Parts: sequence; structure tokens; C-alpha cells
Amino acid sequence: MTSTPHDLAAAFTDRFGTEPDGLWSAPGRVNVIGEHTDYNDGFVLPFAINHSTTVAAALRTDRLVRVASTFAPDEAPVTADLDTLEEGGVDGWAAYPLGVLWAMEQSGHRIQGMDLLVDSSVPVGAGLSSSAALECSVAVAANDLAQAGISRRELAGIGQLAENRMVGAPTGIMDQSASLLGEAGHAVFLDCRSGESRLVPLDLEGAGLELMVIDTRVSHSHSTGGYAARRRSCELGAELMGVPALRDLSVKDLAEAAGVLDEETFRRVRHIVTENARVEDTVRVLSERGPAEIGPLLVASHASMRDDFEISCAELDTAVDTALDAGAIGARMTGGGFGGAAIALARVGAVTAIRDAVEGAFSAAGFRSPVIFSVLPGAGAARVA
Ligand code: GAF
Repeated sequence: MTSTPHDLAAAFTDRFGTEPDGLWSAPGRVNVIGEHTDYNDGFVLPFAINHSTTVAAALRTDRLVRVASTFAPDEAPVTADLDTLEEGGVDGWAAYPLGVLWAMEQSGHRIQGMDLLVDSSVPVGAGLSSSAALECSVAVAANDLAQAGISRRELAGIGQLAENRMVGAPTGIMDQSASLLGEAGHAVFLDCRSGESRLVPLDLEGAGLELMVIDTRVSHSHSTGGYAARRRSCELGAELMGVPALRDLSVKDLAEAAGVLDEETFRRVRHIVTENARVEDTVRVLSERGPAEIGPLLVASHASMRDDFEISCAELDTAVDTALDAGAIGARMTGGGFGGAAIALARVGAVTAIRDAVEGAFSAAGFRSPVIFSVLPGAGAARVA
């Protein structure tokens, strides 16, 4: 369900019997380029999308937290006590909001209990980071309510800590950074080692372009399997190459790496090293020549994820190949992989043909129908009422 602020406030009152102190929203993200580079201390270029999660929140006088969702109006709120909340102690979606409050306290910020009602327009499981949107909406709400004055950068780290330690997904800092630092009309160029970020203008409409999201509806989870295995391969590659992180290798080092690493670890390392270079190239091309010129970098990024990092799947490859054949300027899978979404950058006039072609190809291959829509770089997390 997606409510207006007024509806959400009313739903909160129905649920908890009091008025909320305020409403806070945080967006999901699309990553333009820079995949799996974040936990390698590298570069990423995501943007906050115009789909967000909103939380209505009211402080309590005790240390209890009650969290409910408009998606499950008949379910009792999940209740936890901040004094007894433990790492890994919450199952299901409530691990994200409760994890944020736990992580805030772990980071030295004492907070009171609160009631939370969550609503969202970020498709879940589509690779658009509905999880970061949820974490960041709760993080900005708790920060304001506690008057804690926590910086956006630290809030991103709190969201990541919640995801790593309460949810158990060994993810990096990209998604929370995009959700908290994004601005309309801009992508966020983030150096994940220094934490420094810069907004890069991304005027898609002005360039006559659309960024299409093709949600394959292949579900994925970063708490299990492939994501963690890729992270371990990267750590092994860095260790064997004698560097703190793969960020410290350049394309010139790959010849030496080929002699040191086993074949699979080498390909994992090559993806990260070349992807970091592609992020920097994309930022340069965007500023010098504009968004219509970044297509080849997106295509190269997808090939690297498909062949070297091996995190694509048949549905994502079909989405990308078909979109390109039907006239997209560039296309790639986005996010952690193993399912989720691809993005296709297209001239406005080509969007319908691309959509029809991708839907046709999915049907011919016997895949579930994809969900296809366009996104724009939107505002980062903020209080909305
Ligand atoms: C997921 C993770 F949450 C991010 O930290 C990042 O690693 C991404 O996959 C891959 O680039 O979204």
C-alpha cells in the first residue's frame, strides 16, 4: 500500500491510539555503475529513486519499540525492548527497523522507545534496495526524534551495521549512502574508502532519456550464498595480492594478478578492478559528454558481472541483451545480482519498443513476466510531515 502522509498518520492513530510525532521518508536506489565495489573500498555511482519508504513515528516514554506495516494491517506489531535487543535476535522484516535502533545504540547514541508504522512504494526484492529505504527512513526518524544530530554519513554506517549484524547480510555502504545522500537530478559518486561523496548532475529528462528498470521478479537474498561467497573471493584476492583491499589494485596490476591467483579468484578480482575504473570513466563521460554517452560503459559492466563475477542469471541476461537489440543506449544488471533488476538507458522514443521486446523475450523463454518502469534521480531521506 502507498498512502498519502495524511492517510499514513491516520493509520498510525488507528494502530497505536496516538498521533505520530512526524513522518520520515527514504528512497530506494538504482546503481548506475559500480557493482560489488563498495565492500572493496572502491567507487560507486548510485542515485536515489523516486520511490520511497515512509515511516510514521512517535516517541514513547519507556524503552519499548513497536513496529507495524501497512502491508499487514491485521498482524500485531512486532514488539521489542531496547534493553534486551540482541544482535541477530529478530526475524523477518522487523529486523531492519529494529536493527537500526539497535545499531544506533551500539554506536553510542541512547534513544527512547518508539512506535513505528511503515509504508512503502519501493518494490520489495526488485534489486532497488527496499531494505536501505526502510533502514534509512527509521534512521532519520530516530535521529530527529532523539535530537541526536548524527551526520548522514554516520547514519549510513548505522544502516549498514543493522543489515550486517541484525539481518545477517554482509553488504556494503552503497545503498544507505544513496538513500541518505541522494538529491533530485543527481547521482552520488561515492568513494567507499574515504566516505567522501560528490553529487554528479544526471539530467535524464533534459537529455531526452529514460532509465528503465526491468524487474525480473527473480528473488534474491544477500543473507545467503552467492553474495557472501563473492565477498570472500574478493578478500582472498586482496590478501594474496598483499593489498588492504582490491581498491588498491589498478588495471595495470592485473597481469601480475593473473600469475598469482587461481583462475576463478582472478576473474573476481578483474571484475572489481575494471569496475572501479568504469565508475571513474562514467563520472568523467557524464560531465564531459552527457548521459547519452555512457552506454558502452554500462554494457561492459554487465559483461564483467556476467562472465567474471558470475552474478547474473538467464533472466537478467535476456533483459539486457533484448533491451540493447531493441535500441537501448546501454543496459546492465543493477544491485547485488542473482536476480532482481536490470536497467536500460534509452531515448524516450525507444522505450515502448524496448518494453515490448523484453516482455516478448521473457514470454518466449518461459520466464515470469517482468515488471518494467522508469525511474528518475529523486530526493534523499527527509522528514515529510
Ligand atoms: C547490494 C549491497 F547491499 C550493496 O552494498 C552492494 O554491494 C550491491 O549489492 C552490489 O554492488 O545492493
